[in-house]
Amino acid sequence: MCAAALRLTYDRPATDWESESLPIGNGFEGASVFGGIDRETLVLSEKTLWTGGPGGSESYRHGTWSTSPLPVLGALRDELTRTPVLEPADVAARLGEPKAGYGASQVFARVDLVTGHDPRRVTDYRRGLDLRSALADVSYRLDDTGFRREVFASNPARVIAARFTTDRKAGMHLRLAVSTADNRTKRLSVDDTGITLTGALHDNGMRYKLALRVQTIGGTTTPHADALTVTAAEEIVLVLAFGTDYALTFPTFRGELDDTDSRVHAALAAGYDQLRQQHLGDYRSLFDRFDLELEAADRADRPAARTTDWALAHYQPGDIELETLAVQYGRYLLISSSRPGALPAHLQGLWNSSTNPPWSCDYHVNINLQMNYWPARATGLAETEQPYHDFTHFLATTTGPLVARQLGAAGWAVLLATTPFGYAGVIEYATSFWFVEAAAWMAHDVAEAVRSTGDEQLLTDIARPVIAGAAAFWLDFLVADPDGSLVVSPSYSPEHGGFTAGAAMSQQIVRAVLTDAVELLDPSDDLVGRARAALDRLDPGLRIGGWGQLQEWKLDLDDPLDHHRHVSQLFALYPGDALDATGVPDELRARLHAAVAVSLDARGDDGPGWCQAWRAALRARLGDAEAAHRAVGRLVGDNLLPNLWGNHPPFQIDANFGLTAAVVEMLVRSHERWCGRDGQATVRLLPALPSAWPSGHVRGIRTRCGDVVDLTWRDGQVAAVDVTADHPHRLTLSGAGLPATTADVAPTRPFTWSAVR
Ligand code: FUC
Repeated sequence: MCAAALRLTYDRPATDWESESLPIGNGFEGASVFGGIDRETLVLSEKTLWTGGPGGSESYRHGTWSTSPLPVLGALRDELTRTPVLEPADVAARLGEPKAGYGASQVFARVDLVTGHDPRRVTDYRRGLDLRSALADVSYRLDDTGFRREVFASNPARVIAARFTTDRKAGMHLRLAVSTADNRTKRLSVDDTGITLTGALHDNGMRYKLALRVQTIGGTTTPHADALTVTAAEEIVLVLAFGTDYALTFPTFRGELDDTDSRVHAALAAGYDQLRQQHLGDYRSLFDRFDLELEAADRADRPAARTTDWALAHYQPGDIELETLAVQYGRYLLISSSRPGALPAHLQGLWNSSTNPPWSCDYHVNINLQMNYWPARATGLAETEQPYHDFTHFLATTTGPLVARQLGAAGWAVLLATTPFGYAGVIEYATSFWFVEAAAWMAHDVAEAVRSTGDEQLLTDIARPVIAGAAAFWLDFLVADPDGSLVVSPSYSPEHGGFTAGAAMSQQIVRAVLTDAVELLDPSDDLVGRARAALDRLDPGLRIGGWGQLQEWKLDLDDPLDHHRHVSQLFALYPGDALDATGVPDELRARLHAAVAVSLDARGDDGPGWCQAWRAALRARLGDAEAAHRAVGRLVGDNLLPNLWGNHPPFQIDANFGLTAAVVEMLVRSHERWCGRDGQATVRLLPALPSAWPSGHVRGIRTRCGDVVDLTWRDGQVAAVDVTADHPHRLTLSGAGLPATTADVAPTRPFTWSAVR
């Protein structure tokens, strides 16, 4: 068995931010570490520094329409009863509006730490990122002297800390400088303890502040106009804190300027060793909840000391070291980019080096934000999901209702994409702007978290309000199709096709949230009865078409030669569960599964990183292990950058998170016949185990019911399994090599089975 090293390692410094720098983060702030020899560069990122929003250069309406969309909406609905497919460009021209004040995530700053070391005199260079400790490190020898540095982002202290050490007394010099982009005012002050940078964005006046403080053992610290130099030191410690005056408060989105000074002072007072210990304790308490060890089928002769970029360049599916590393990297990135109290992870997690990043580093809510959180609970990281739920609640109670009201409905809605200012989504991109189901999908994700954790506070504080709002919207907004069924109209299958009534994904998502309303709202809430009645009439969005495919639209419009990246009609299989839910007869389920396979086969293998992750998870749910592993292989082989960031291209982090989630689906399945925590949990072990992973061990997969599974398998058969329950319930377990088992489990009564007695 391979005890996974879980380290990204390189023998050269990074020169390119996107593909080579190594990310660290505390959920709020982060840095990309370059590991240069003559200069270390840290590109600093933080999730709140955005242009746009209130106070921005463009007049801001919170992403709502400037004039009522209702007349156009009525006309479109009417037209759709006569002309079943409308052109996206026409609809967008009538129903869309140019983005106003959308803004973009802004790089925070850059720290340059100049050592003056001549790279030509350097040997034994190594830099890396250790996923078990969340420490980035660099080491090399300059002539006969060793130099080492370590950088990490502490969540408990909310700082970034670095330590430069050398084995030669008084051997270190460092010039420290901080710079930032030109689209803001800047005031730099330097004294012999450090550097402070403050200013405000020209665009919206958002204030920012960065405090960098230095502590040395030995040496002299000298301030200059734009830099600080340290000479002849034995050890140099840097502590950095930075933030803005952004606040998640509607409608101003401003509060106090971040108190960077007190964090930096507290961190320095604690001292580096204690800061590091505290960081390790905090990080490991999350990361260590899950482990994966795979044994390779091919036993390929791979060099022992290979670097990560070498391994990636020579990757062959079944390279278990790299595959395991990629799975755990998704968890590392989630812990690093999403912690309670912060904004959710955006399209690049929290890392951004630009003033104009791809898609603004926003929150696309037609799959990307949702995918970011697919691995959270299943791999023991429920806490990381909290920012997503909090943000959902914020939208549901601030800007979401504005859009819903404009659409003539109660509750809340958002369209394709949103921002830290809760942009409600009105834009004009013909091929994507209309995704009015986003709120329901986000609300459904909170419902799923409640079902799987039994968290009463989450239920009352967040789930009920967001589900009630999303359901109320749909109860008003659904229309009756000529056949009498209730449908979404107009409806647009994400980024694909024409406008119709009742696209499959629209119907499936609305069904999911109305079901959530029935199951999770207070039974006395009148929405429950209304939701139940609507469900009886709702078109389910599940149809098998003329060539055996699962239809993407209510009409049989699918083209077998179409290779579009989105496979939205398959929502009901993953991340949804309608195809495998209690009540779906086996024969129908088998036919629907076969239709999904036909659709997936037809769509082909092309697509960006996130799309490979989705395909891998879908194939896993179909039980097609080899196809799932091929999709994992495409993702790792073709859609990871040398620093293992997911590549759309460009860098987009959902692929990292989706990959982790998909691999969990291959190893443990727990959504089938699922009817809540009090019902019977059905867990299938190794439902899609590829031949490339014949033996292995996984610890800490959390099932949908809240059970924690530790599983060992040999030659494709379950060898041992332990299930720890967090509440009493009945568990039915199956898996190759395991006798069919039903057991009553409880926190004090785990289930244990081993092939060896
Ligand atoms: C969705 C996808 C694109 C991209 C964008 C950020 O709209 O269709 O491929 O991932 O989000």
